[in-house]
Amino acid sequence: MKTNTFYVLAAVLFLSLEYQPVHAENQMLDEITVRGQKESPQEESLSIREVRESPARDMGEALKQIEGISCVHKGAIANDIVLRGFQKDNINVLVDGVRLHGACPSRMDPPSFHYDFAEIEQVKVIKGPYDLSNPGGLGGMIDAQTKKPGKGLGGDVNLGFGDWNSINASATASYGTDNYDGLLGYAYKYSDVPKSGDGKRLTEIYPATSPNRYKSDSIDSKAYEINTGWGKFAINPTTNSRSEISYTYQDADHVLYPYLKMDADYDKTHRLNWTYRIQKISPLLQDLKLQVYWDTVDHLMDDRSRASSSPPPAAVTRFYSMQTDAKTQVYGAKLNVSLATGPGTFKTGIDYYNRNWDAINQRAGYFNYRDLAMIPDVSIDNLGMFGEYELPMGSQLTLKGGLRGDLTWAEANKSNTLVTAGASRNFTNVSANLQLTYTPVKGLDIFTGIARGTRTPDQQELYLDVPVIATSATSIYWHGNKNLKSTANHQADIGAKYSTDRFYVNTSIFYSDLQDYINFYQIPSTFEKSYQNIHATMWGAELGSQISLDYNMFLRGSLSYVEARNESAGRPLSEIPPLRGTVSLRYDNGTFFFEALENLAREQDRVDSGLNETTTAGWATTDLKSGINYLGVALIIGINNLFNKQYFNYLSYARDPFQSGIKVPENGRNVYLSLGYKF
Ligand SMILES: [Cu+2]
Repeated sequence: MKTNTFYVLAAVLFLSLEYQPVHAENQMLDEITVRGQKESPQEESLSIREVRESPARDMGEALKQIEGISCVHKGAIANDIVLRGFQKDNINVLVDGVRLHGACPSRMDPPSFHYDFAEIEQVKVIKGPYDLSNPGGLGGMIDAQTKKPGKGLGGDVNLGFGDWNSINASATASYGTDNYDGLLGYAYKYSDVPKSGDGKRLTEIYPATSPNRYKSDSIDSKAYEINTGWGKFAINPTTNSRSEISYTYQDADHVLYPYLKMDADYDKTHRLNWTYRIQKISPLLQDLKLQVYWDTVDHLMDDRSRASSSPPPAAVTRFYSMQTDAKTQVYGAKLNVSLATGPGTFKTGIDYYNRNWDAINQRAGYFNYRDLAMIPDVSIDNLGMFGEYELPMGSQLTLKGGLRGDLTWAEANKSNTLVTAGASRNFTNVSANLQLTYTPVKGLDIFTGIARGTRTPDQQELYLDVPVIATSATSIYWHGNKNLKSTANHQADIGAKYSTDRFYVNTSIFYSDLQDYINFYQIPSTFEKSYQNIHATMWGAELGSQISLDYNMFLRGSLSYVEARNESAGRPLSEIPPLRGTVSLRYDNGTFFFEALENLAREQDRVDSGLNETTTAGWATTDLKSGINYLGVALIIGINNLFNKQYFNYLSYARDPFQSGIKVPENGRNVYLSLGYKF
């Protein structure tokens, strides 16, 4: 991938700004209007149209279309979102504001894995620590917002088919009146193991001698099978109030993770959310929202599909040589109010959550399948409060600032070789920000912000324990660090957006100084890996643009870059995306569309030598798609990776802890067909 291509891409984006012809209204123009005029420069969104047109298997993968978002995946599904190089607990990934965490210590099931995109209307993204209404999220916030039933009878049916027998089917039905409304939905996803550009299945990557290789009867087994069902019911007691309850159950069965040493047997997820909202109560009290939620995930993984589960060695006496049974639960409550005080708006809230995480590991090679409290049933309690004031200063300036405080307690309820039951930690954190939006002329928004964001270490970072009988270069002891401190991010952002009815261009740049950043590392002169607090810095920039040209043509492009440095050790941080971008040209007359998209990624050569992370080559892939929208029916056909390129994701190395040490290639050429009907 030549850097020159990016200069050409950037030049195309800028030159196109001079060009503003006139067209009939359609959905593409509506999206340009929303992106250009209704979102501030540090916000992004993804519409369900863009998700439906892509062959994305889950929301994490669909979000890759947004500037600054990448994802890490360890199998054919379950994409973990990376926002500007921040991942895991450094970002908040929520659904309707509900905190949801995966159970797997290897992050087989990141938060976004636990909802189906048929549940979702749109996804809101805030880059940087500018959301004070939730604890944590020092790198940003992603909130997936579920569909609301409309008036009368409504519904949609979607059927997707693709290579490797992949199926993505969903149906929702809703009914609403002025007083009440309800919605029911069901989704089914299935796929065999995908093949990469060299024609081999992702399960065929291991050498014939590797204990992690798939057994011959598992190589062509299913890659995943997921059923999700959900319902929502709401009543509107008065015209200005609404009470809504929603519940989702998801059952994921037999999900393969070729990157890791084990595969998931099942994931069973329950999500329950209740909200009560009342608006315009008095001239002062504009909005009050109470929310109570609960969710839980039960995850079982083992190596039954791998050679390591077959004897010899003689120690293997069960159908697996290693297994982890992991459970997590979150419950919480939030009360948020919005007050019209003085010339501006004051928002304040109080929130609490409890997150429990328990993972039991058994290995043949570690004292004959003895139960080990890998994550020793740890509860984290968090109580927080925030206040935020938004002050309009004339027609051109808006000043917004706020403060948040959090008290956090972590306590282990079981013992392992690292801690004894009852061990606890507590943390006190303060977050704050000041944001200025300046609109010198109509259509131009300039955003500047300074912020402090914080997050506490999680259960795994504090108390993970995976001891081995004897350490060696091939037998590493992975463990937590019970003395970790909270990370504080001091960040500055500047962004500008210029938009008209026909196009927008959005550019932003940020700088982060991270005190006590939680970094995974190899402990020098030992065969141990753990977490440490380091001083790190990150900076990055994004550029995005969408333009309506003549003859119903639309041009879109994006560029993202982030550079991160471990200042304590004087080397790059691991798992940071390189320079990458997309450029697409689309014909869309409102009924028929055709789109060609080029994905570009530069070589990832800034790697963490301390973890033996190696470079990943740059690549370019081409996707084509075409579709018809007529009388509520949408038919889409697409080809991804048209030239069947064999390539690797730039976030394909470390995967630590629990890496198997093998890079898994991305999918080869694949065709998909999607049929949707909405009424
Ligand atoms: Cu797992």
